[in-house]
Amino acid sequence: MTSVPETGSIPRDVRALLEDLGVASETWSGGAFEAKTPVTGEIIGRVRLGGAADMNAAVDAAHAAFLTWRSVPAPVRGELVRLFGEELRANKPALGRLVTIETGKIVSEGLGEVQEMIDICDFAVGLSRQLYGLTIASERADHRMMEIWHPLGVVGIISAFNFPVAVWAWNASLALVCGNACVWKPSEKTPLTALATQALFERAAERYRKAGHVAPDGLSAVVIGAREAGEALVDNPRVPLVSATGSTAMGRAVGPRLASRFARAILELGGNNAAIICPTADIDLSLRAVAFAAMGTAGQRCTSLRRLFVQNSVYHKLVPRLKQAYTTVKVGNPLDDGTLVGPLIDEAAYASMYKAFEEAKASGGSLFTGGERIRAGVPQGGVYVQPTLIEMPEQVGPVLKETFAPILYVIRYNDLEEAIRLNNEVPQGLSSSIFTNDLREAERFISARGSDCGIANVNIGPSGAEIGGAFGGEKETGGGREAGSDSWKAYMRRATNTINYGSTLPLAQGVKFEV
Ligand code: UN1
Repeated sequence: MTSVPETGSIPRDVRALLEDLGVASETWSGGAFEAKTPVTGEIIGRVRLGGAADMNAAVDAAHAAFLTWRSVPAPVRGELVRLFGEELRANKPALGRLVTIETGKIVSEGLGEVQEMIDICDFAVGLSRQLYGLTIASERADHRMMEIWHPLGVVGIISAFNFPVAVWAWNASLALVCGNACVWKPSEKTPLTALATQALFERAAERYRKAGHVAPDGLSAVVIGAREAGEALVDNPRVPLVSATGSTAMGRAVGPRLASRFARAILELGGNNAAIICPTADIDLSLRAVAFAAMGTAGQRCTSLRRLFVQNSVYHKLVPRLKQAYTTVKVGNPLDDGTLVGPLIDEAAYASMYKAFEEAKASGGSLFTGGERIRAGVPQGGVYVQPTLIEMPEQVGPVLKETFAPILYVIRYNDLEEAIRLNNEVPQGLSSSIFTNDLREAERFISARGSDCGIANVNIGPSGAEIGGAFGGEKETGGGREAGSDSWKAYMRRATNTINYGSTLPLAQGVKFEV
């Protein structure tokens, strides 16, 4: 049973959602750029693409807003984020559905994405009463040394199509309570969810103002644009920090430009995430975890599982069942009940998948299942593929790369050292997992000699992280950390203050300088 209108009426559905979410029609109709849904390939909006001038104007306005916002007490800033969280709660069904339509992820994942926004808002509200620095023992009598965290300025946020709104929320909610203004360049593939999020933010800002608080215009802006707009954001000297999520290629373009003007970067780039299935692994649990991590979101998460190392003794217990799951998983319209795998974002995604698949076969891979384009029983106009499971004799060729599609490479191993070496022997370092009931193996994997990734899980797949932890990875993943733990520190500048409350002037390190 479909819980939604027929696919032919998706554009009407989108129109109703955008109206419901309070998005001004001039922002999503009448523009030259066609927004499409990957579900059917239909046009769902026509937006105007901003260029460098639009971006620079948004940065100027954000900078002016920052000059006021930085003086608002942090807990009062938190109230704005609390109200925004309320808007998200009230509009979760509509925004979640729009996420599904614009990205092709299934309904529960679209809703989950909005939940992730709500969660980070709650986190940021709590944080707005913390933002603590240290008091440090001074070596000098009658002196006190301390550190204080100050707002930074305009934070640029570049986000990807696959988490079109949650990743922005990780950054914006923290940046705002930290006293910054934000300018957002979402992926051109997902402009409507960005416009809807902006409309909800503006509604929260209006309520905040009505309650007597100051939320300056331009405090958080969105500019829908292509590369030119992104470059203007990255190069603008009034933007001291850019948080960018996307491919490693994008990071290679953005990182050096920011470094050349000594701006800060939070880079969240490609992942090539692995799981190790040990002899004592709970096979039922591992199977479910692997299926979700590798096939969920059609393999289009930066945390998606791409490499599976299975110990020889359990290979026959897991791999045939996995193959079965791959052949029976329901691929189709993500708006339909029961669908687990929606479409790829576009034809280019399928072209990369196909290329990886051909390279894997040329490198000695043997196909278990998948690879085909699905044309029957799915909405026409969308790019639907059968998730693909390939056994590889060794870790070579496409296995070393991130292909943003549901391809899982399976490799056998003998001892854990070998599996950990394989886990770490790729250029990327985002997420990783071990499945074991052996305490020594689990601890070894998460130790300094274990996984080299920013995320290392035990008996959980590599994707689907909670916001409470710091999110990000090492090596070509870019090194940035977002969301929980002390990630907020990246959005502030630290000042060290030493205060002399005595009447003499002892110099540090015992230096004497009498005049
Ligand atoms: C991403 O794919 O860019 O951990 C982010 C996860 C999600 C976020 C993924 N919470 O899979």
